[in-house]
Amino acid sequence: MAMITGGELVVRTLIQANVKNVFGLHGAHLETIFQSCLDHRIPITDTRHEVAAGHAAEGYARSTRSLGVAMATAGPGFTNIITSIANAYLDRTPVLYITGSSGLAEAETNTLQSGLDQVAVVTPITKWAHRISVTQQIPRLVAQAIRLATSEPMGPVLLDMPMDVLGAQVEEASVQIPEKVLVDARSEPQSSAIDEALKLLASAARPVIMVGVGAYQSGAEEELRAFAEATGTPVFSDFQAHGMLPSNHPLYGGTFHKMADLSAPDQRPDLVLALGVRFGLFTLGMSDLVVPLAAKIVHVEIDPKEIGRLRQVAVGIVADSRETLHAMNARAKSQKWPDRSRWQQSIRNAKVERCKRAQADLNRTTTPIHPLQAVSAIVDNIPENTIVVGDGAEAYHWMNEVIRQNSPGSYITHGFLGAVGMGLGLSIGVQVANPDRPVLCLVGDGAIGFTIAEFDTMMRHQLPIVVAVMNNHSWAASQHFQEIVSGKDRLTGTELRDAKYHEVAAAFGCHAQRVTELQELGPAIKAAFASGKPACVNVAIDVVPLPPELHLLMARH
Ligand SMILES: Cc1ncc(C[n+]2csc(CCOP(=O)(O)OP(=O)(O)O)c2C)c(N)n1
Repeated sequence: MAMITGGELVVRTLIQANVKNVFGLHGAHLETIFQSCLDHRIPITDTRHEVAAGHAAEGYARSTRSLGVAMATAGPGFTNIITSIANAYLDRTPVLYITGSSGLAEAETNTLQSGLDQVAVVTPITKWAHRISVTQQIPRLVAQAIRLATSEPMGPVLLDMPMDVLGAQVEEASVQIPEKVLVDARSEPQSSAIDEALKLLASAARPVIMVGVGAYQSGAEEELRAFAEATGTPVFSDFQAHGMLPSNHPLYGGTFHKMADLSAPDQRPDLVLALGVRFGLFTLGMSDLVVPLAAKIVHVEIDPKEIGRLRQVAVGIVADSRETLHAMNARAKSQKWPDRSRWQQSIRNAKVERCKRAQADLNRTTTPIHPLQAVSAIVDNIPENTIVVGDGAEAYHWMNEVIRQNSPGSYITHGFLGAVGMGLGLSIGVQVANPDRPVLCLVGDGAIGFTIAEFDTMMRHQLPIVVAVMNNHSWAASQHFQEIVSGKDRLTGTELRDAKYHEVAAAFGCHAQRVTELQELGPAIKAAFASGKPACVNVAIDVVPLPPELHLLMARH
């Protein structure tokens, strides 16, 4: 009679759900899972802080549009990973968090790393959180958790696994591992709603398509391109949907904030087809700078809560974005669409004007390096097909000015939580998921401090991520906010020192370089990628300039 542990049941079920990698940091409570991963050759990317393991699982999930798995031990391991859970919740990232906890038999005994109801703590920030109490039920509940995480609207789930439930031995024959764990739960739109939406689009003078997380997660890029081209409609994207239409496509207008450049009365969109978009921070909330109040909105969203949340809609469609575009394409082909060339040209003109406005900054010859010069030099020197992870605050807002990706899932940056410090962790997951693609992580000098020891994880797991630090000796977004709100003479708690972050990376064995002159930066980025090792390029930049997007955001305070 073969006996197997609860940990073995966890791992066998993960395998049935096509899980190929997990992220975590060991604790005795999780030992049986670690041992079974070893037996089944499921690699564990073990990090130096649980939050990095959580962010790595998010990066894995976001870049592959599939499940990420992170493990954290009982008590402090669990509390350390909470920021990642919250981030995944607000970004709709499908991650299974597995936490250890003290044995059920030890309940209320003040034992090690116990005393917290871990399920209760995360219930408001997960799609589902559950403590497993019967070993034989592990496969059923792990499968259920994975189905919930990966069904739209996607999101994190947490399974809390007491040490005695995981360690218990059960008869192998008494437990069934589900053969098929993942399901296809896409919902199709009603045909009458498609008619209504297409009618509005046909009669609009200046329509735009906005694509967000739902469009990306549904894998709608081909249908999007076909629809945009067939109807001549320009496309703007959320960060998560960046690259769904290649940046150099003539119909691509930029990320949502760029819509604020369409400010002249004859340039304002009059119809918005919003696909999987969550209105809010990235559409500038209630303001009409991005989405004009007068514009009619057709909102396709998988979560009915999002429809009408900030803006009344002309048509609301609760459905999967790809299925909806598929249905629209089927009809759009046979329809005659108005000539939109003038409208398309005015969007291209707005892009050109934005570039012109940036030219003086780009031409600057003095040091310290202007942050726009820095991100331009970085983007110009990364290898083709690089996935870019953006952290910090102003750092990634500058990156937004110059990033141009041609495939989806290639620009991974902040969502609604705005969790500064998630970059190194995210990059680890992105690189594990995409071993054949270069990965660049752009961070602020504040952001890098949160998990700087992850250079060690990159070295141990041979993850050749290039980390570029935008070093302005400052929590710059905070400092600029303080200057605007409280006054330039009222700075407190927002300045940093010029630290040698590259030397910290070098101490872990990474390739490292400090850059103070613009002409050194491109070669330094190239050398970092050529080293084939994890690398840190510490770039001295000017703290003074404020990214154009932040002008918009801060002007609202
Ligand atoms: C975890 C966390 N702590 C604090 C903040 C508040 N915050 C927003 S922007 C910012 C400054 C970020 O500084 P840095 O990483 O150096 O990037 P920079 O703005 O200089 O590019 C801070 C502290 C946050 N969003 N997240």
